[in-house]
Amino acid sequence: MSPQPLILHAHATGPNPIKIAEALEFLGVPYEVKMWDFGDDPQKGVKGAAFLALNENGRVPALEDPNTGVVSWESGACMAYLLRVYDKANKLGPRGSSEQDKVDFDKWNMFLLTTLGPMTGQTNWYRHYNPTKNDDALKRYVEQTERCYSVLEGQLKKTLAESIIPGGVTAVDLQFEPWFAGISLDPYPSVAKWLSNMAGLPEVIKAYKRISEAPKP
Ligand SMILES: N[C@@H](CCC(=O)N[C@@H](CS)C(=O)NCC(=O)O)C(=O)O
Repeated sequence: MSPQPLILHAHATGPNPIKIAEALEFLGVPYEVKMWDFGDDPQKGVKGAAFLALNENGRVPALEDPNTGVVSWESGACMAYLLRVYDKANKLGPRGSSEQDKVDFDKWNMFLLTTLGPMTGQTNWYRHYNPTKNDDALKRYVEQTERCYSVLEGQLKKTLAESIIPGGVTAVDLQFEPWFAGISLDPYPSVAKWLSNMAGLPEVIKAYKRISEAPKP
């Protein structure tokens, strides 16, 4: 019996919900997208009562699974849940069963979730949104972001830009994929090549379409 659709809570912008839509597409798991506004509208906002009842951190993605009753949030936790529950064939997990294979998968995931993602987020904040100009903070975060891109470039050079860990696309690639919008990749040719391959994958195309076509909040 096919599972009931999962509910992916998302916003039209931002890199985090789309990763989960991509994973659901790769795994062929049915899902519906529920869009939220940023802000504290009680019914429509990620900082409003209705959403906070699902995720007290007030951020998307959150993922509800009516088949199990499980609610997850934080894209890393949503992804890990999908892999444990819906990826029995290991389409998106570590590429081998050795301890090194598992650590390689974890370390690149962690690098995105704890370092490249947050550093990029801070760069964007100090570049576009901080009400007071703060050149020191911007310089610090730009340097850290560029350092992360260089680390990724080195890894993708080793895999000939096929995937971040050798052996094909995994959840690691899905975690990284949405983070490079609007950034010049001239200094990072392997990242550019990998990203262009990712953008052509039918599952990735479908995930972006699902998010962009979801009814507004
Ligand atoms: N560490 C979180 C970050 C989630 C996050 O920051 N989501 C953004 C959208 S991509 C958000 O909900 N922002 C709402 C806000 O800042 O109020 C994850 O990986 O899921």
